[in-house]
Amino acid sequence: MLKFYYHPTPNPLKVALFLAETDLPYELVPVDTAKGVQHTPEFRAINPNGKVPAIDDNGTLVFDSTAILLYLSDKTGKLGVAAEERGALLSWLMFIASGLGPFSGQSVHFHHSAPEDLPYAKNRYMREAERHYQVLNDHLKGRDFIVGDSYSIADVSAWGWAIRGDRVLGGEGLKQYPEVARWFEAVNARPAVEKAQQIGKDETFKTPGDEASLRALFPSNYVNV
Ligand SMILES: N[C@@H](CCC(=O)N[C@@H](CS)C(=O)NCC(=O)O)C(=O)O
Repeated sequence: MLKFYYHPTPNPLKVALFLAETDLPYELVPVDTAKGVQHTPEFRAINPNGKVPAIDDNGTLVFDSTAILLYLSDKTGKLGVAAEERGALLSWLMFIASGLGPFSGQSVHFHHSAPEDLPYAKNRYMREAERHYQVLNDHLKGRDFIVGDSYSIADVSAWGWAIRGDRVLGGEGLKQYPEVARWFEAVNARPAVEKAQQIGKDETFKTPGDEASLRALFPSNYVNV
């Protein structure tokens, strides 16, 4: 059975939503990143990049949420798009994977977790997160879905970050991007979203905050240079 290496954070949540949408059977493997489980040799054998999500599909190892969404969509034939929309699908998936997601994550880091107050970094990452949300907002005008006329892994991928939109963007959160807010409300109302959010609820994940968890999550802060 497919093993799903999970922590309740944006990138694994995308895969959780795919699994909830498709009812694909899986075994949940919690990875407590605040405890540093992602750095163990056992987990590095699954994902050499030491991050979640990852899957083990009967010996086929796939890491990175976007790779997993593409792999599972291709394998199951679900939540993909028509051939003529494939270019658009890849473009929007990469826009989320390399832009909207990382800039959102770094903005949250510099606003809430960085050991020093760095106004330049806070401004740079917040402005780039906002710019990506504006690009998505402009694209969604007159559209119900990110690619074509149907719900696809592009929507699943963007949902994983949009669900944290208020924390990422601060202030009025997603409301500052009305087309994104409209799209998000529709996706977030899908029954699978509730199912996805229940995944791992029986597990106890450590709340980060103490030094051990900061060392696990931000090891580069502790490298002597
Ligand atoms: N590009 C990767 C990023 C994965 C990633 O950053 N995962 C975070 C959780 S959302 C993580 O594992 N954090 C723990 C750590 O960095 O040690 C993906 O899309 O899967």
